[in-house]
Amino acid sequence: LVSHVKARGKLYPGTSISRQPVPDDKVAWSVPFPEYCPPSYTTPVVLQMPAWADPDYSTFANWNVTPPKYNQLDGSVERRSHTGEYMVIENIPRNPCGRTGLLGRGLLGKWGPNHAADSVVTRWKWIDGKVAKKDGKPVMQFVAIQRRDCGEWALPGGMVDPGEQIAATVKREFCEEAMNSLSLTKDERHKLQELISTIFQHGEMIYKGYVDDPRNTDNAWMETVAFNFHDETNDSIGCLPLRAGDDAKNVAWLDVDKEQALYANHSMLLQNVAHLKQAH
Ligand code: RP5
Ligand code: MG
Ligand code: MG
Repeated sequence: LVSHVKARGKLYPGTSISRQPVPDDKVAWSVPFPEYCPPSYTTPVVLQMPAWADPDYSTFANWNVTPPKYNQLDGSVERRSHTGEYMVIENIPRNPCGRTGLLGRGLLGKWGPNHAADSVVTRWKWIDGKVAKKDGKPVMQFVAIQRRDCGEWALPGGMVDPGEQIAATVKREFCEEAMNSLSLTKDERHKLQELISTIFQHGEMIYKGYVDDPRNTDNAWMETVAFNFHDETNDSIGCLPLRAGDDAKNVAWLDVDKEQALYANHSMLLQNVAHLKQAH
C-alpha cells in the first residue's frame, strides 16, 4: 500500500481547518497513538446530501438511516476497495493507508472509497524530426490539466458515476477537462465521443489503488484506476485540439519528468508509464 503524505497536509483543502499532525511512524493504525484525537469535518455541501453523497450517520437526526453495504457492490455504488477489505468500526470505514489527522468526510461524498478514473495520454517529444532524449532515454509528454480547485497540474480524471463503466469515465472526463466537451452542441459532442472512442481503443491499465489525495480523511478516501493511451507516431492522440473545460482551467502537453510537481500521487502514475515505455 502507498504511504500517504498529501492526505496529511496541514490545512484541509478549501478550509482553515488544521489536521492533527500525524508523525510518519504513527500513520499505521497498528501503532498505538493515545494522544490521537483529530477534529472532524464534512463540508456543508455534502451534509445537504446531493445525489452523489451519503447520509451523515454520525448525527442524531440520521440515527435510523441504514448504513451503506460496505466492502460490497451496493446497488450501483462500488463500495469495494482496490486495496482489499477495509475495516468498518461502528458503521464508519477506516482509511486503509492509516491516520490522516481528520475525521469525517471532508469534501468527499462517500464514506469509505470514492472511486475515480484517470487517463495518462502520452506521445513522444519530437524536436527537429527526432525524439528528444534525456539521460539517454526518450522523453515523453503527457496531457496535463490545471485543476481549478487548487491550481496544481494533474492528470485529467474524475469520479466514476454510479453504474458507469470505468472505460467510459476515463473518456468522458478527458473530453470534459481536456477538450471542453461540455461547451459543445449535442451533435459536436457525439462526433467527439466517436473520435475519442477510436483513438482510445488500446489503453493499458497502469495503476489501480489508493490515491494520496489531499481531500482524504480517516473515513473517506480517493481510489483510482488509471489507463495509458500512447500515440507512438504523433498522428492521432498527439494532435488532438486541447481546450480546458469543467474543473480544469488550463490544459497542456507537459514533459514527463520527476521534477514536475503534480497533484496527489499522479507523479507515481507517470513513473509507471515511463517505466513501461522505457522512457525518461
Ligand atoms: C484524484 O482526484 C484522482 O486521481 C482524480 O484525478 C481526481 C478525481 O477527483 P475530481 O477531479 O473529480 O475532483 O484523487
Ligand atoms: Mg471532471
Ligand atoms: Mg477532475
